[in-house]
Amino acid sequence: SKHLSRVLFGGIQAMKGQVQYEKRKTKDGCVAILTMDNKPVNALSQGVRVGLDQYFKEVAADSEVKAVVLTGAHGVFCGGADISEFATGVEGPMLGEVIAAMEASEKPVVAAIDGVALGGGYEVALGCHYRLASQRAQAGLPEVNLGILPGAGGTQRLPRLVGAAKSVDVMCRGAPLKAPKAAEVGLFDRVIEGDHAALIQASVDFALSMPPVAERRLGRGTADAADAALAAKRQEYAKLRPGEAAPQAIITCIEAAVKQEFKDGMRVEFQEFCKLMTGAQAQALQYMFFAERQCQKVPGLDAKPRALQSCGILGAGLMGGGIAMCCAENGLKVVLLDVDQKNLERGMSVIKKNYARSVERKSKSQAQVETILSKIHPCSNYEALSECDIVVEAVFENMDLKKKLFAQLDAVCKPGCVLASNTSGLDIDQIASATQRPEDVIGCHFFSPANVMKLLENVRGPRTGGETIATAMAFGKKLKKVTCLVGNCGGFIANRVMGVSGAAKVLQEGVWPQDIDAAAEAYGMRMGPLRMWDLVGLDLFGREREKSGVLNPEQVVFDAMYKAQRFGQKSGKGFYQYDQQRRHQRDPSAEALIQQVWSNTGVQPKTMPQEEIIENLYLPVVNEGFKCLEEGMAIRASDIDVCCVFGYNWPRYRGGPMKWAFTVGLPTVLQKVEQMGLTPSELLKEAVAKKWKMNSKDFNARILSAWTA
Ligand code: T1G
Repeated sequence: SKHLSRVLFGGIQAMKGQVQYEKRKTKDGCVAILTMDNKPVNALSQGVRVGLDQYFKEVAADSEVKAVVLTGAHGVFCGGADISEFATGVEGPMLGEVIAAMEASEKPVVAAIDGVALGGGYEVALGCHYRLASQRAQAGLPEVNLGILPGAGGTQRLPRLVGAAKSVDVMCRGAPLKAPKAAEVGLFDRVIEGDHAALIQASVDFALSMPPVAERRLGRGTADAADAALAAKRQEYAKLRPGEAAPQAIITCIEAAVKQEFKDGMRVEFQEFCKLMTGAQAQALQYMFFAERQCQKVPGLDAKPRALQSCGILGAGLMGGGIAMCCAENGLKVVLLDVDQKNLERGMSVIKKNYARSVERKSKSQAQVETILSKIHPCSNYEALSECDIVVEAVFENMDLKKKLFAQLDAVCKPGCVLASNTSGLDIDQIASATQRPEDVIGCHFFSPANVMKLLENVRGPRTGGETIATAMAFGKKLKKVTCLVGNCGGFIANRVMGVSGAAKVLQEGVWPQDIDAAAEAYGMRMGPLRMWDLVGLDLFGREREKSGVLNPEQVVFDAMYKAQRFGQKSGKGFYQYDQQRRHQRDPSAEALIQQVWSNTGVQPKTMPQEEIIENLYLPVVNEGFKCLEEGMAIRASDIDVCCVFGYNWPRYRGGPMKWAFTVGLPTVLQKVEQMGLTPSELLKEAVAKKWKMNSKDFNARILSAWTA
């Protein structure tokens, strides 16, 4: 009651309000149970750090207390340092100091980990002398995904706990380990069955029976280097995470853990952490962390989502099959409909082959695959859709066909069923006009392969209802997609902005495809734009352009490729030639063809600095992004970045085209856009005139007013 009264009545005690304190008396002695309590993920805000710091001092001075158990509230141990504090600067006590004090405790400290222990959260656990975990627990050091590294001793303590070799992958992949694997690697000492109370009781009993803490302290000696092969790991991560600075810095810290005393290693960690923290990559990655959470929120949407138990997929082609897999993997009952029996059988066999590969690669067990497949029901009659909560149409990109099918869906599907089209850019409202329920019609635009790519663009038509939007957003969340609500314009957001990249223009100016792609891939794109065209297929738009008879001077090379039947990977040759494994290499016949087109149009081959190539490729994308915002086709500038990162693999550590534009500086962007002969966006001009920053209130208000217009 003493503590409670002090916590209730404020002062330094109130700061302890983010750490609960319980003194538990047992027959073997008294244990202090500290619970981090900072909704939603017990992030290590200043309040938590002060609470821990104060209580560890209090416990050390309290002769009645024999040991400490540290845990977290809300089903989480701790989600790490409070990322939102990074922008405003972190005040003391510093996390590293708090952890060092815990580790120095003469009284045993046991971490009782229930739920996730991530980043600084797991570093806190490393400062404890033992780590007991529930079966629900996960441990990880995901700082690399934020462009930084574990900066509170994790790069020094983890190698001293599990060895340098295992530490590299834990920190450079940044993926959390579930309890069994975490225990196997050594991140947990024991996994305790039962609920949270059982874990706490087991931890209390264990804490009172622990051997002396001295040999359990990790902040001493050096790390075991057996099998570390750190030089090879540097190369491995330079390939796995090309262009990213953090993985290389992490390996530098692990090298220090192997070769140097703890305090010297901590100095290396601090230096490397500060270098990363002040760099552009960390800023962009932390921006993207919040952006991919923000995009899932629709301002002013108070409608509740309808129930989502079953999903109908119309069309068993590549997209339909991928969407079916995604739905079944996330617990939905799936009705996969195709009126063409051969298509349906082919679609099902592709799905089964995909899962057979997953079992071979051990990414899924046979049992998991059987459970997933049991949820997919192939059929050929529309009646089978009558009980679905949502139906996603994924047939050929033809408006007449889609309108015909939506009229049939309208007749068969139950009232309130969401009728979604996976169209990649056709007018949602025109599709809706084929039904009696336009308020139930929305676009659900997946990216291929739908069971792999994270982005889902939900496309609202002017008549799409609130409940339909809420249900489609809940659908995306259920499928673990990064879900963005976007406006009903041609190409929506990702395809629209990336579709105006200046690749054709740069090519027509006499720059070789391999130079264009090399610049884009050096910038961090997974695949350069012309390799991308070879993947998508040069016949995709070649046929349309040929039919239209419209000659676009910037497309003459593309037209020549199409005429020469060089469609890209599908025909074994396009801008490059491809082997059986679809590996690309330069193709003299392609280059001769390009050379011919250039000389016919009076163009001389030329080289262009990579920075200039990037500006020519992607400043048109930025300008189009501003046009989307001024037309009310996106809710926020960061949504456009999310669409490019998760739909087109724009490098996360660059933050996306809009973030990049503000980093370059809008006046420069505007000037170069005009120099390129493009029509600058009115919003871009206004932002330059009013000197708006990316998070300017007025800028965001201007965008929101366009969205709600
Ligand atoms: N700091 C601040 N806010 C956080 C946060 C964090 N670490 N983690 C989550 N949030 C917010 C998030 O923005 C969202 O807010 C809400 O919590 C729910 O998150 C010194 C320096 C923990 C697995 O990288 O991986 O420690 O949108 O939607 O799906 O070495 O959040 O509701 O307003 O993601 O249940 C390292 C990041 C930090 C973990 C929960 N830690 N977080 O997933 O919920 S750096 C991380 C996550 C560090 C040290 C270094 C996930 C989660 P809002 P959510 P979720």
